[in-house]
Formats: sequence, C-alpha cells, structure tokens
Amino acid sequence: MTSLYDPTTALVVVDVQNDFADPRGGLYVAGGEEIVPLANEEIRAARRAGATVVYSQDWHPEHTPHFVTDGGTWPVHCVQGTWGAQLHPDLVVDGPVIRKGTGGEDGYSAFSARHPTSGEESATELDAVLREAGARSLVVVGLAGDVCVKETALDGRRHGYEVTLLADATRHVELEAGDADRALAEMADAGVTVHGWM
Ligand code: VGL
Ligand code: ZN
Repeated sequence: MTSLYDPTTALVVVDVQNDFADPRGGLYVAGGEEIVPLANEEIRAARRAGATVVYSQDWHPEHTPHFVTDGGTWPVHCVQGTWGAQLHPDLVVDGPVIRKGTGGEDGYSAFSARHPTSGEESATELDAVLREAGARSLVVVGLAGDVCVKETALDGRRHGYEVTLLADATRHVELEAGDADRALAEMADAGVTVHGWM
C-alpha cells in the first residue's frame, strides 16, 4: 500500500492518556496500552512523509457534569494536572496537543464541545491548527474508538476533511455491547474510510 501520509495529511492522535491506556486508569479502555506502539509507528511514518501530527488530550475540571459523581455518565478521568490526564509515557509526542473538555463540557470531539447543561457550542483550536498546516485529509487513531475517536472523525468530515480511521490503532469502551461495530458503521456511513475493520 502506498503511504497514507504526505504534507497535506494530518495524523490526529486522540486521547492516548493514562486514564484510558493504562489498566490503573480511571476509565481504562481494554487493550488501550496495545495501541501505543501502533500509534508511534504512524507518528514516525507521518513525520517522515512531512505530514502534520496533532494530539488531543481530555482535560476535565475536578467537577463536571461529564462525571458520574456530578450526575453524568463517566467515572472520573483525565482531571487537569493529574497522572491520569498525562499522555501515555511511551507515546512519541511530536506536535501540538489540543486540550478538550477544559471548561466542564463533555469535549468528545477534538474539534468542538457542547456544554452538557447549557448546550453552548464552542470550538477548540484544532481546525485552525490543521488549516494553518495545510492539511486536507486526516488519519485518526487513539482512544476510545466508540467515543472520542468517533466524534472527532465525524466532525472531521463535517469540517470538510477526508478522514481515514485506522481501526487497528484504536480500542473501544463498549459501554453497551455492539457499540464498537455501531461506531465503525456510523463512521463508514459518514464517508470515513475505515482501515482494518474485519
Ligand atoms: C472519552 C469518555 C469520556 C474518550 C473521553 O476519550 O473516548 N470517553 N471522555
Ligand atoms: Zn472525558
């Protein structure tokens, strides 16, 4: 296969953080640690080809309606400044890191956020960073495939990028059985090219 990467491509590495990728993490995604070497291979290939590499980092305040302890869905994870919020120590970091969820919003997509109570929409700097870099197509890897990876890939399509998901380099929360397959189908329906799915 020819390389996925050229200078008009950006690799988006979603939320490869201790709380998702380490079995001791607050919202451990089963097998999350297995994607770190795969993500690193992609990061190196992307950089060699002159592509952009960007990272997202879930970065929540201590209290947010995102957390089950405050009436939301998820166990406490990726609290600003904690070990769990740090990018996995083995991840090669070679590009800007875009934080999301910082103001108490869910922050599922690395592009944007919708506040869970007020419904207010806000944008992260991701789209501007990608445009500035001349990116027209995105390759997405990271955690979790059925949550933040999915929302980021779908938002990438909405913003007009070609989007490829590397399914081998993601793992899923599967809050409900079948979520992973549903997420991959939803992405494919939205025009995301899904590599390595079955
Ligand atoms: C994520 C659930 C809650 C993710 C973030 O990164 O996929 N999932 N917050
Ligand atoms: Zn979160």
